[in-house]
This record gives sequence, structure tokens and C-alpha cells, in this order.
Amino acid sequence: MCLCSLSPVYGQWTGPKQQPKTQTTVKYGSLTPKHRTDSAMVNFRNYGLGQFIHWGLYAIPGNEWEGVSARKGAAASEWIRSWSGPTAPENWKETYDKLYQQFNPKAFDAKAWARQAKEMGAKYLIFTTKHHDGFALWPSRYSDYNISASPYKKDIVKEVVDAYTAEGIDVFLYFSVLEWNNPDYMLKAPQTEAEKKRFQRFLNYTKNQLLELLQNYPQIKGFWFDGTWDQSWIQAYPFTYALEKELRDKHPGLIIGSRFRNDEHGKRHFDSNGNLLGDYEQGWERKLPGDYSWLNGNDWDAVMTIPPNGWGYMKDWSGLYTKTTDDLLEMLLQAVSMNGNFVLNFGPDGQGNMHPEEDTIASELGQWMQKNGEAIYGASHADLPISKYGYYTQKEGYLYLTVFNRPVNNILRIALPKNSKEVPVAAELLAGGEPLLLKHSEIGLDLDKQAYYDIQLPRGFQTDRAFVVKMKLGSPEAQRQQLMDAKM
Ligand code: FHN
Repeated sequence: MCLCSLSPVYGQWTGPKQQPKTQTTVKYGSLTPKHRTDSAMVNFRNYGLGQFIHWGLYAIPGNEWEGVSARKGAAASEWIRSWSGPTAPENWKETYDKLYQQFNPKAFDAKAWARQAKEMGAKYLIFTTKHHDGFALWPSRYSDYNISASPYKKDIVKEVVDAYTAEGIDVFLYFSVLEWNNPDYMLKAPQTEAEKKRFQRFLNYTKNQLLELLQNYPQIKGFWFDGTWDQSWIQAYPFTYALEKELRDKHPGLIIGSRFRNDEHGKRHFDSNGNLLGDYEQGWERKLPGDYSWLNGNDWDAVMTIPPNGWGYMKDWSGLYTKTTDDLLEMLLQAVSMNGNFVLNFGPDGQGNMHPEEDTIASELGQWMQKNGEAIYGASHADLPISKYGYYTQKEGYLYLTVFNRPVNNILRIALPKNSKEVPVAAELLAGGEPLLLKHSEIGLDLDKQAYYDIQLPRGFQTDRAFVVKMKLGSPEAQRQQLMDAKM
């Protein structure tokens, strides 16, 4: 089933964004051009596939505690600190806030994670430095609630950044602004002088940690911000505007997504004039755009869990629909065919092991990417009618069709506008390079504005997974015969 035909039911972005009817003065809008062309952003555009890793104290319980599942009591596995209701253990928050005292992941091997990501074909990593519980996986000078207070002690962020960078995988740091257990954090905008003083202290703490991360890990390419939806942060737009400017000045080429901050009218992701805030749209979380036009030409990435939700480790996946490699391949192609990156989340357990299902998917994705990555990396949207067979991607001089729906007659009919300057002049199976029979089929439909090119798949060609047909593009053959229009 082509996901792009799904009816738009996901979250708030399920259709073209309504562009504001009037223009408004915006002082605290985007700090960067809509389409950056510097090398860091060009690399971002070419990633195709990324890996997200959510790791922290929430990995210890793994969405359950003493045999009781948190599924009915917490919004997601990495939200387990907020477990409430009849299933929640007594004094749960106190128990959770002591988990750091037992965090000692004996199986953690950042180099092994990085090798696996490399073999999977990921070109960038988004790694949780600190999630909503405020526990920092690096030895921050600005909070005692960090990895150095645990039995593990060592700087996990450094181990991960170094290992992935050594494998040639760019690293982005996930950073949650909100901190559930920070006494200076508040949901609502500060009102009283005391609240303003308290929240300003929190803002300064946030800035200090971010500058610290840039200083400690200069190899990183960007931040992936989260937890920026509360009014306290939204109303702090002069501060957040200045902070983004300072981060960018400190780290030229830094990439920041649209979730970091808002304009002075409270508009997030897009300012009050509909312009993107940040370098790429960061709202496609567990959902994908149904049409290229919804993106308005902006860069974007989609982040996705393998289970229905739950970014942190979940011990028990039983009774859940967990996405298959084929599901994830189709989402990857849907993203890349619309100029986006697809980022798959992994949630290691409290010892640092990936879920066995995650290992399987990483391996199967890697096998596919090994043979077909050319249709993904550095490929972009092809301005063609949506194919019923799968997804088009293109590069200079080549058109790729990743086939998910193989026609029973083994003929892939490629429809192009009749006036196309470039048409398929040769075709092959990308995996293995077997040439394929290609012919221009003048079907002669009356007033038809499309030309058709038929690609014959070998009858003996067997595959149980999506495959890619690579087409070389060239000038159309000699002037086609002019057919008489029907008389009606
Ligand atoms: O609340 C978080 C959630 O725990 C997770 O980190 C996702 C993925 O980035 N972001 C927020 C939910 O939208």
C-alpha cells in the first residue's frame, strides 16, 4: 500500500499549510535564509537516512517496573517518570529520580553502535544528550544530575560523538529544553518577580549547557531541540532569538531545526508570515507528508519509531504493531522522494544493548541500502506524476523508480509530460546492473499530454523486497508522428 495515499489523519500537519492571508511585522523570525547552500546544509540535504537514539535513565525500567507494565500509565517509554494512575508503583518519581545511582551500562559500546549505523547506511545520528528528565549523559558543569554521578561516570556523549564521527556519520545532539525535575523550570510564563528570577536562572542554565555542548563536542553538525512547547519558553522569545544567534555565531554552519523557538507572536516552526524558523522543518515526527507541495520547498526530516510510539527502550513489544523493514523502506522512499531525510529511532536498553528487533531491521535495511543506496543518497524529488508502482527519485541525468508495487505483466509504464526535454533512453536494475528492455509506447490516446516509456522486467526476476530501476535520461527520439485528433 502506498503510504502517500493514506488519508491525512496524523497530528496537526496532515495537509498543505495554510499560508497567512496578510503579512505581519516579525522581528523575531528566522535567522537564516530559507535555502542555505553552505556545505553543512548541502550535506544535510543529501543524508537520506539517519538514526535517532533515545538513551537515558528511562532505559533502565524499559517501560515496566517489577513486572508491571507502564503502558497504561505513561505517555511513552521515555516518559515513564510521569507514570501515574492505578498501575503506577508507589513513590514512583522518587524511585525514578534515584535510578542514576544504578546506571552502569556494562554492554555499552559506542563503536559497535556506530559500526551498526554505518552498516545500516545511516549518514547522520541524532543522539539524546538530555531528555525531559534532565539527566545529562555528559559531565555537565551546570548540573549535578549527570553521568559523572552514576556508577558509569564516563562521558557517554563524547564516546558516541567520537565513535560516530570516526565512522563518517555526522552527529546532531538532541537537547530537551524542558526539565521535569528542575525547580527553576515552569510550564506557564513567569508572572511574579520571583518567578521571573527563577525562570531567568533556568534560561541561563540552558544557554550554559548548550554552549558547553558546543565547546565539548565541536565535531557536531547541529542540535535537534525538543520540549519547547510550554508558554514559559514561548514567551521567552527575545532570549531564544538571541540564544540561537549566539549558538550560530559560536559554531558557523550549525544546523538548527524549526522546533527550537518561535516568533514574538508565539508562532512555532513557521513564523507569523509562514516562513520557516530554523534550517529545516522539524515537525514530521511519526508522520510523513502526503504530498511534496505540503513542504513548500523547505528542507525537512521525519523521525520514526519502530513500535507505534515509545522512543526509549521498551522491554516488551508484544501486542504492538512494530514496523517491518518493508514499512520503513517505503517511509524512507516517501521521504527522500519529497526531498526529506528519514530518521529511524533506536532505544537501547539499560545495559546498552539494542533491541533484537532493532538489530534485525538495521541489518535488513543495510543490505538493501548496500545495493540501492544510489537511489537515496544525494537524490531528490522528481517533478513527475506520482507513480503507481512506487517512488521516483532523481539525480543529474538519471531517474530512479523504487518499485513497491510490481505490475503483474512485468511492464513498468513510465508516464512523462509529452514536452519533456529528457526521457528514459536506457534502463537497468540498479542492484546488479542488468539491462532492461525499454521502448517508447505511442499509445495514441486523444489529446493525451503524456508520453509513455515501457520497461520490461525479466520474467525470471525474483525479489521479495522493493527494487530500483535506474533510467538514464536523454533527448527524446526524432519528432514523433503527429496523430490526428479525434473528431467528436
Ligand atoms: O516528548 C518527546 C518524546 O519523548 C520524544 O523525544 C519525541 C521524539 O523526538 N519528541 C517529543 C514528543 O514529540
